[in-house]
Amino acid sequence: MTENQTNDLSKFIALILRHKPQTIGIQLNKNGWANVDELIKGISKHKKKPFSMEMLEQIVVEDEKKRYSFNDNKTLIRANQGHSISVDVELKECRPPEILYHGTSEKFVSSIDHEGLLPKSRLYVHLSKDIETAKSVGSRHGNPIIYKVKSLAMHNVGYKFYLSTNGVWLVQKVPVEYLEK
Ligand code: HQG
Repeated sequence: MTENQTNDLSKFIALILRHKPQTIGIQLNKNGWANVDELIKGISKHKKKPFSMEMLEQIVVEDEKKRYSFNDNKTLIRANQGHSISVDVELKECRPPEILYHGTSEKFVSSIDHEGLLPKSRLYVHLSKDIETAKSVGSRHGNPIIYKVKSLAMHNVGYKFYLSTNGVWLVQKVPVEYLEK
């Protein structure tokens, strides 16, 4: 597979495993797992091109953000985070560092300054431990703006923080008083 083909397929798999499994007529279980055989058959059929276990394994291994995981015997696969559909991927609750970062676009700033960070279409607000990652996340939506989140102070008053297996910090919301630009 060329890099372009791998990227295209990886994006398509993100859509299936996080947002719209029905696109290829499959379902996720309550822990977000899809059946690997069903996924492979569904993708081949939808794309009208052969898609194999080897290709899927290559995508999982080479994904630059480690977005997907297999179960032990590779019969099931799921996205590690980023879902809009309500599944429980058994996220690990963790004590966050003092500060985490959120990258967004300047067009969302007035709304965020008013109502804080909300998950919008996803299950959680996504935060990162470094500014660079936040910058690249923010650039996806336009001119990037970085918010500092006083995560430890939030944790200390009872907000739950989760760390996904691929290193993304997740929280249900961030009220304005814990934000700084
Ligand atoms: C913004 C990528 C208005 C929020 C990345 C963001 C990430 C508000 C947008 C992951 C708001 C939602 C997630 C408010 C938040 N008013 N806008 N009150 N609160 N927003 O894509 O964080 O490549 O759902 O700032 O690496 O950009 O897909 O979230 O700009 O980890 O694996 O609403 O997606 O990962 O956008 O990105 P998104 P995100 P993948």
